[in-house]
Amino acid sequence: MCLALLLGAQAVKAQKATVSPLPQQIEWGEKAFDRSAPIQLVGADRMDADALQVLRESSLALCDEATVKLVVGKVGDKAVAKYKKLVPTQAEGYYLKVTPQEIVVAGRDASGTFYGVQTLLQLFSQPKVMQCEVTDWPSVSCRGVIEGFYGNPWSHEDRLRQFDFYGRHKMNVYVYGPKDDPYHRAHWRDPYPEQEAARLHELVEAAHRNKVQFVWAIHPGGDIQWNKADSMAVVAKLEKMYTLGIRTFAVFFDDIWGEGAKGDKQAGLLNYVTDQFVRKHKDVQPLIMCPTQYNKAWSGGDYLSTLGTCMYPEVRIMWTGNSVVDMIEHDDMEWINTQISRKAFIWLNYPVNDYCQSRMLMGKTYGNGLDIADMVSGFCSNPMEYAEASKVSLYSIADYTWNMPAYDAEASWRRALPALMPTSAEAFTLFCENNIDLGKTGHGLRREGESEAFGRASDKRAYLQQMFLQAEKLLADSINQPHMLAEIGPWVESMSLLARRGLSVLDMKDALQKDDSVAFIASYRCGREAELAQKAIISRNFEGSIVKARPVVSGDVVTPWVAEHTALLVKAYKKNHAYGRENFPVQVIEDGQYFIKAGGKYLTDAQAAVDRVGDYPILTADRDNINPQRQQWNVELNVSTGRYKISNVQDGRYINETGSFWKDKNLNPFEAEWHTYVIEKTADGGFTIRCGGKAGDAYLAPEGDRIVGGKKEAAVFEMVPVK
Ligand code: LOG
Repeated sequence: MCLALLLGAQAVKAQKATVSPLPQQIEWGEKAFDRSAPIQLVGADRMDADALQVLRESSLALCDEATVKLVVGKVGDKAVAKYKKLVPTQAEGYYLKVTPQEIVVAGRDASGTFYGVQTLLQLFSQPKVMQCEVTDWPSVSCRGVIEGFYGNPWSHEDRLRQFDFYGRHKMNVYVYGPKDDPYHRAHWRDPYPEQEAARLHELVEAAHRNKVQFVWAIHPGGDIQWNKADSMAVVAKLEKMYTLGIRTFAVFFDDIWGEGAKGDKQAGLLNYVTDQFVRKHKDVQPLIMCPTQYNKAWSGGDYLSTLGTCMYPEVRIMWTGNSVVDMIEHDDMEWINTQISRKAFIWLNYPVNDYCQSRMLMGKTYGNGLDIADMVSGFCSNPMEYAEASKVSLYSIADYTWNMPAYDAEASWRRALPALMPTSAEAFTLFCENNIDLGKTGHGLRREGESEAFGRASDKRAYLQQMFLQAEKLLADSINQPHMLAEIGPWVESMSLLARRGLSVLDMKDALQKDDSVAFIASYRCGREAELAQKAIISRNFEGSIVKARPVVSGDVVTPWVAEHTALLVKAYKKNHAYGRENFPVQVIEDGQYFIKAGGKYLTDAQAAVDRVGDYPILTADRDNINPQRQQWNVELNVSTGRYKISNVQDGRYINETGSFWKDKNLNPFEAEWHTYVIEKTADGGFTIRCGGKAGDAYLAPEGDRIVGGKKEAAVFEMVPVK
């Protein structure tokens, strides 16, 4: 009895549809009817045309006469008059109720109605439609996307699919500003050629059908002259764009220097455009502008306050946060809003990857404050040039901006993956888990959680086998998911090859343990082949492509693990085995012990026993026959940097980037990033030693009786193997 009740309860629960973005309020009841139930639409004649079209194109069994009525309308319509009080007062809000007899969708306005219908369609995604009552409205008034990256702009089809997605996910703004559209930036004065203009017009209509405001941005700051002619040129261009149906406009001044970057002039132009263009049309929204100082790290002087005081208060000002790439928090908003005397319009530089093109940013969207809804005039995400792949993050941006207090980054991400790739959810999840972090970049943002399961796995082989298998499954799913696979395909292929390399590492390890050199070399060659195949993959490798990326998968976990373990195993193998060595890449200098000579003198660890500040090896003319090891140096390839470590055979001290030993044995342990060198061979068989990594790229060179770092000119050393 108890069990049956429990099962019953679970069965009911399982029918609850996922509504995304999460509604502000939702109450569930029992089953209302099957989703195939015939439904009679009431109020169609007065209903919002876009909502009606969405309904008509849906799988709902609409018919002229049925027991279940669907009543749709917005406040003021007769059809929904009796629900008026239940409709939330916020713009774009809606009230939705499902009972066995009737479905009501009552919007505050046209967008509200449209969003109510979108929620309804999500309820119909389950075989059994549940009774429920939804009261819903957005946290942020302008929610969406700014196509604002460098690189290949999205295609027409990409954008059409995006608008559809925004409509379904209740995002209402799209800002058009791809850096590499010449008519946006480089040739901003020129009108679009007729055909391109026609396509833009088509886009604008598609956006509007989805209740998405299409904002067109101009980027004139690179070469603008602060004169009447150029002010008029801006207005003239916007007038042209107006004829394509665009009703909201933006002016960008990001990433420029010199004359164009002057705050007072920019403010003057924005006011001029407001007077001469915006206010002359009854249906044009206030302007949006992207300042030159668009993040706190780049702010200074009175630039921002000048914009704040001189520019009409209705002009919205964009802001990326404390730095170019940053997540936004409460205190940050307080700071910028005070500077500009208005609520900043957030331009979130995530998941954009134009500055880390080898990585796909498929992780969860986390780090933005849940308490900033009232402090922003808008919140837009700048995505990747990979439109479909960006939807993983955009799904969450929609969630976050619609219902900010309830946002749960992890949960939202977990909902996004199967929603986007229903036919290969498991494989796609594994793919995303391995494509999260950006690696080191100038912007400093890192994303946690990459390849966590690999790190945790005690059975690496099982994990790598899964990785291989799921990659192959994903590739095969291009039949169902052609658009996603067209974008992530190169990364998926790379993941498959990475898994093969990982498996080869494990095979090499087994072979080494068994002393089976034939198997070792065979496995090594397998891995090497996969590595070369990986290196040959180029994304967007077509004629005219602006960015041809070389995919890196799990660039901070699995990829370095494979590289390091391969190198370590090769090193260990070389110690005891001769067979097949010719398969390994030729090292500039083989690992071993060497005399290092300059000008005929021997580099000597003369103070070998003393550990004093400023200790350094010196160059001596004579061989040390009493302590020969003081003149012998271990030169070995460091597997994590691919550069060489040089340390003394006598006492193990390493030579640092200044040509000396550690300052303090305990304070200065060996760090591969600092203390490894690029060794290169000269034409006459000598060697040069150059710093690498964090120590920069200066050379080591003799000076008096010692060697010093920081030299521009390469000095030539002899490296004589110790017999
Ligand atoms: C650009 C943007 C680019 C992004 C990330 C702004 C306002 N401008 O550093 O076009 O996609 O950073 O590389 C930017 O963010 N400049």
